[in-house]
Amino acid sequence: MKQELEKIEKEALEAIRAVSDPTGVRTLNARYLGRKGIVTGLLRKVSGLPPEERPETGKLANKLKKRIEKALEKAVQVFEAGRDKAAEDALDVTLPGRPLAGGRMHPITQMTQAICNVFQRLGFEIVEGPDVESDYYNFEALNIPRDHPARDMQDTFYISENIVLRTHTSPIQVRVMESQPPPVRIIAPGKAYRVDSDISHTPMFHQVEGLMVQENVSFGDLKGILTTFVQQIFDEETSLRFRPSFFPFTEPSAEVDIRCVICRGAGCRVCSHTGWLEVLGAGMVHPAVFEMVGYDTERYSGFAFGMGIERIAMLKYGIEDIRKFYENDLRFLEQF
Ligand code: 2NM
Repeated sequence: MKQELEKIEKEALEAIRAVSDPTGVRTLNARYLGRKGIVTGLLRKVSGLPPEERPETGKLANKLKKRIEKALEKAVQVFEAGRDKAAEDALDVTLPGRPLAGGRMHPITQMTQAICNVFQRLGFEIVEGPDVESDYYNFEALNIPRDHPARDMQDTFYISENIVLRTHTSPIQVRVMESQPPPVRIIAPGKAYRVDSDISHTPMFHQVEGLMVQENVSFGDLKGILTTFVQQIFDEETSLRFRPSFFPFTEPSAEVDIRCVICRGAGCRVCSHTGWLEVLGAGMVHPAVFEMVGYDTERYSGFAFGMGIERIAMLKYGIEDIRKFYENDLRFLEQF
């Protein structure tokens, strides 16, 4: 029995020394100390020995059990220490952190804010309105008659017979005039929708429109405001010209060109060799529009203007295809 104990101890300690992973430790633990384990069996055997042999053999067996337990415990500690060491090696706390990808505002949002800021400093208030509009606010109140080409199915997204996606942000201005008497000095940014899609048109685009109504507002005031605006968005050197044009809601009406920001007037591909770039539409609010909102046309006059934000951004940054704004390619967007 004594020899058997020594043999078992030798085998056990060797096996524990050779163990290479925590699973091995668990297996050995079961093999020796488990309910049906070798050592457990031995202890049971001791109780079957003749009484005179029991105390000594029992003592030896218990000591054996303690030594195996201790050896197994030590093996577990070695693996745990190894695991901590491995974890430490995997994380080098002295390495610099990975840079976080910072978000930014979309170039159209940035340009909208830049434009609105200029007008805010000139005393204009920012107003918004619904994208889904009635035929009345989008067309009727703006002196756009039923047979006007702008009302054509080809240009307008119809929700139903009398409801449309606004084709410009002018209905916002109609709503403001309807709700308050002059003086009015507002700027209306927002989305507009037209059935149109090519290198310079998207079905949804952004506009900023402005309106100023009070006594004695003149075309000269319009020129002054727009000159300030252009020189703040482009640069102080930029000159403007006003070309006679037509809009149903203004009379007289003008299209506003700026000196080409690329070639400075020498002629290039961007300005189609004219030296000028069209950036705005503007004019004196048509009396028919004032009648519609109940303003006294004898007492008040006003100017209004409108521009496409995408177009301004394309000219300022030399972007040739409007669709770039809506592809969500970070290589493009991160440049702004
Ligand atoms: C433009 C050009 C000219 C305009 C007119 C009005 C309103 F509501 F006062 F009648 N809002 N916007 C206007 C005038 C818009 O965009 C090219």
